[in-house]
This record gives sequence, C-alpha cells and structure tokens, in this order.
Amino acid sequence: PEEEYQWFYKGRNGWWKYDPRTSNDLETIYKLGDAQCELLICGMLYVFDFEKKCQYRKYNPRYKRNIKRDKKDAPCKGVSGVRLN
Ligand code: V3L
Repeated sequence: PEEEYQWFYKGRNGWWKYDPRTSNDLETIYKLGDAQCELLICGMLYVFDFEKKCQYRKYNPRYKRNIKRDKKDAPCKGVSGVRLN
C-alpha cells in the first residue's frame, strides 16, 4: 500500500524524509505520471523532477538536491531537518 513509501531528499551525508504532507503530495503526483511538479516548502517554491530525481528552487535552479522514493524504514537523518535523537 501507499503508506509503505516515503519521499526523501539528500542532505550532506544522508537522506531526510520530507514532511508527511509534502511526501504524500509527491506520492500522489508521482502516481499520476507527471514528469514534474511544483510545491511550496517553507514559503519557497521548488520544482520536483521525477525523471532526473531531484528538487531545485524554481527561481534559483543552482540549488539542487537529489530525491528518492523509498520504503518508510529506509535509513535517514530525520524528518524535514529535524534530526532523529
Ligand atoms: N524540506 C525541508 N527543508 C528543505 C527542503 C525540503 N524538501 N529542501 C530544502 N530545505 P536548498 P544537512 C536541509 C531546506 O536546497 O546537514 C535539511 O532539512 C534545507 O534544509 O539550498 O546538509 C537540513 O535542515 C536548507 O536549510 O534550497 O544534511 C539542512 O538542509 C534550505 O532549505 C542541513 O542538512 C535551503 O535548501
């Protein structure tokens, strides 16, 4: 089921989980088969490219990060910048 999967973005030395709302939005849009989408994160507009597997700031594409869809229990640093432990 859908709940097994989670979206992650890359940090300096590992992956962060997206916040649940953003992860669910990405999952829904990904399943529609769209190549790209745009979402606001903390007031900043990002483009998500499902083919290149990255996110970047719409108005400053230089700031790019890898993204992945993986099992919920895949290793991660934390959720949306909040560290585990
Ligand atoms: N969700 C939450 N915050 C984000 C996201 C996102 N999808 N994308 C960017 N930011 P940029 P380490 C990250 C934050 O890509 O030590 C982590 O969540 C991003 O936060 O240049 O490298 C950590 O809080 C960054 O603060 O647009 O693993 C922090 O980096 C800011 O937006 C450090 O993580 C600019 O990111």
